[in-house]
Amino acid sequence: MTWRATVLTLFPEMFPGPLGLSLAGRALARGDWSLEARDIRAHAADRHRTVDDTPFGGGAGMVMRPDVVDAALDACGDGRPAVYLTPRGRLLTQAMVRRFAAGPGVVLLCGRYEGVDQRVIEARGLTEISIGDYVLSGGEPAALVLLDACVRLLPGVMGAAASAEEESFAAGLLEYPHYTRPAEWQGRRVPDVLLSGHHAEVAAWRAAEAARVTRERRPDLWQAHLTAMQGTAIADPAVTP
Ligand code: 9D3
Repeated sequence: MTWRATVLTLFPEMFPGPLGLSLAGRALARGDWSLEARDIRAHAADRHRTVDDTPFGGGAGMVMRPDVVDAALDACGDGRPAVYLTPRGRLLTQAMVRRFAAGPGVVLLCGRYEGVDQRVIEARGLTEISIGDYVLSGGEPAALVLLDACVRLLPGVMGAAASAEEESFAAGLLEYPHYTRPAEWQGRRVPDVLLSGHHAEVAAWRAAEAARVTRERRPDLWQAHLTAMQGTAIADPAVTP
């Protein structure tokens, strides 16, 4: 059964965009997943194809009309979870991605202007998701991000590599740094331990580097990792602050 993505947007030309290339694009061509971008404007009721209006209570910008968005959602109605990409949403996590990828697919509503009328969000039980604390010009890039993260987890899309990487991210640390030939480049040498052939020392060096970079850049992940390791045999006093 094909994993189905439907995107509701005022800019259907933005899709598949980057998802038509590389790994996701090959999986799309194989039929491992399907992508349908639908124009919300097709569901406008008036001659001028109006999709937005001024906010009640005043203020800047425009708001997407609930009746138009509702009709657009009706036109793809089925059991798939319906997600509204919005800066007001819960932050997208790998755990959420895993759940979406394990289901039948998703319906993604991309906002434009100031957003969508709150009543249609509530009436349709939309799950509100943000991809991070920075301002985009619309939900479309966020929809591309969410789909990219899901598609690489679909069976057969990446194979064993994806699951391995998945597990290492789930372990909660950033990755150690990578090196390849030449062993010296512009006066910079690859760390000797990586050329040593001592597999245990390589593994220990990589673990220490992963710990260091996580502690420096992502104290939030580092704290979570320490808590998860509390009282386990994996706890390593050498990397504890
Ligand atoms: C003036 C207040 N703005 C909120 C920060 C209004 C606003 C800005 C940008 C309303 C919508 C948008 C467009 N952004 C998205 O639709 C969006 C988004 C984002 O901007 N950041 C992170 N995740 C997402 S998901 C959808």
